[in-house]
Amino acid sequence: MSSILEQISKCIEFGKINKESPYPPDMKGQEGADELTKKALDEGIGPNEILENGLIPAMGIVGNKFSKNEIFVPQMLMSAKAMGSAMHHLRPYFQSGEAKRKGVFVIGTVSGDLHDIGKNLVAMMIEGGGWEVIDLGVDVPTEKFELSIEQYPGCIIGLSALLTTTMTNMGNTVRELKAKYADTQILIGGAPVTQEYCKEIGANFYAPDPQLAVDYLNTQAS
Ligand code: B1M
Repeated sequence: MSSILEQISKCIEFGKINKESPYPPDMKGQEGADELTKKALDEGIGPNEILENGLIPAMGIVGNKFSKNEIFVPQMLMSAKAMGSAMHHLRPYFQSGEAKRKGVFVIGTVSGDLHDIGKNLVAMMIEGGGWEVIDLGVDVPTEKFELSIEQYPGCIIGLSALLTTTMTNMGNTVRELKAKYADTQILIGGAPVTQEYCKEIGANFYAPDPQLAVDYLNTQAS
């Protein structure tokens, strides 16, 4: 692997956004994911190669560390920001179709629920895992997911819920989507959600954390 891709990976793993960013302290003054990604593109390294050999491995490390409680939400958010600064340079290539992604993942927090921190982490990990992510935001009614399924045929749907009350809405959304689009894969998660509930409402997969969500999506990649 070229050393610039290794440097990008390290920046994402440790949350180094750009040169001005003081975090992490031991990388102060060094170039971050922002400058290095631009430099890699200028050197002729393709966007897919940067994604596959720079971003995806780093996000895999971040996800595994988070699953094992070796890092926590603040470090993960810094990695998310670093990844966002790299994706800022890569996104135009993916949007133009010049570079390919694994598929489309549509995510939202269910109707009535305004919690989005966990949902954003999942979205970021999945984007870093090589998927196009359409984030519908919070308090998303079933109809918005339906519109996305029509707009992105074959997309995978992700639902997040943080309240025991809105878990019911998650169940309704899953049932309504499955009634119309039986083949659409639905991934669910959020603090009160369980494997048993996943089975009860007929969703395809329950991921307790972002890395398991990425692992599941990779089994579905086209
Ligand atoms: Co609220 N809130 N909140 N809250 N809030 C909880 C969830 C609560 C447990 C606090 C408590 O009482 N101890 C409680 C729920 C109780 C229950 O239902 N049993 C609660 C309540 C009651 C409420 C209000 C009703 C309070 C009120 O107004 N009376 C209200 C509801 C508003 C609404 O949604 N309609 C409310 C509001 C808020 C804030 C707006 C103030 C704020 C949200 C800000 C935001 O998200 N932008 C907030 C917060 C911050 C919390 C706590 C403190 C933190 C939630 C969080 O972000 N955790 C929370 C208490 C707590 O957890 N300690 C609490 C960190 C995040 C990384 O974890 O979201 O679980 P989490 O995501 C994890 C996994 O679950 C998983 O991956 C993530 C990373 O591991 N995951 C997925 C999540 N989604 C996934 C999707 C997947 C796969 C995995 O696939 C698609």
